Amino acid sequence: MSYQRILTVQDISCLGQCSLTAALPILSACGFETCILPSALLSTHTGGFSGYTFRDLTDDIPRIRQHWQKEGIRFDAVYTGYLAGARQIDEVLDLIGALLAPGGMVAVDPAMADHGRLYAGFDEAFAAAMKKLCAAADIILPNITEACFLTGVPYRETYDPAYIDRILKKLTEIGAKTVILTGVSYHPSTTGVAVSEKGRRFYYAHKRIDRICHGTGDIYASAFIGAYLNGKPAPEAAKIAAEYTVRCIENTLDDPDHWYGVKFEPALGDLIRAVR
Ligand code: PXL
Repeated sequence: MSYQRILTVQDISCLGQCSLTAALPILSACGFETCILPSALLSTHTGGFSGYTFRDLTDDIPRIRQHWQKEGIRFDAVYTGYLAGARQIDEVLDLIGALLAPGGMVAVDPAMADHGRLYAGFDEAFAAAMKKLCAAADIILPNITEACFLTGVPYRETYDPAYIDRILKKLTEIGAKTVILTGVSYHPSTTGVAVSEKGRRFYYAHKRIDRICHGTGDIYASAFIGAYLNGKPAPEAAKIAAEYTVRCIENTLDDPDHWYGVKFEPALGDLIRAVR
């Protein structure tokens, strides 16, 4: 695979091992030039901390875009994660239109919800704007809660393959060619990922670790994109990213003080070997 330049747009949570502080090291480890565009600056992520700071960086985006346009910069891929608001999504769409190289790839992780609820600060209008961004993507990587907000399918804790098929069909109708649906669990002891691409379905199940972990969606999406852009087909990239995420969670299990994130760094060597 040739050396590729990726732009990832998501927040900097200064502490929290999520979004940019995970995506940048993971994509760099996978062998790519990784440029960043911070959507917001927070002291920590919003999942479990209180009193965090939040600076919305939407107004910087058009100025950064204009500078990059002047410099003739192009990106082989744009990967978006947690974004600061509906207006920012319009700026990100403009940026993709202006800076994505011909034939470039757009991946959208609609990071906005989990466990049946939107994250703090988001509402239905934001979910509708995120749906617009998903329509412009080649690949989307929602969890089940996000998929429900995107499609209008009611969220359920337990379900069967027909429910997941209905969600995958509705997600595909939004427009992305490849849908990676995470956190799909048909049995209490396993969870997994469902892939829908070109009318084909693939499901990979792995053991379920009984612990709520922050940042694993970001780690999963970053590892998936790292593997995919290294030429792995979507089902294989989905499996590599799942195995890596499980390893990261396992690394953290013996440390209850590390509740806010997972120790993804010690497993980067395994990920590099898997994607190359
Ligand atoms: O991991 C998703 C995420 C990213 N960024 C911020 C978050 C969260 C989840 O809560 O709060 C700021």
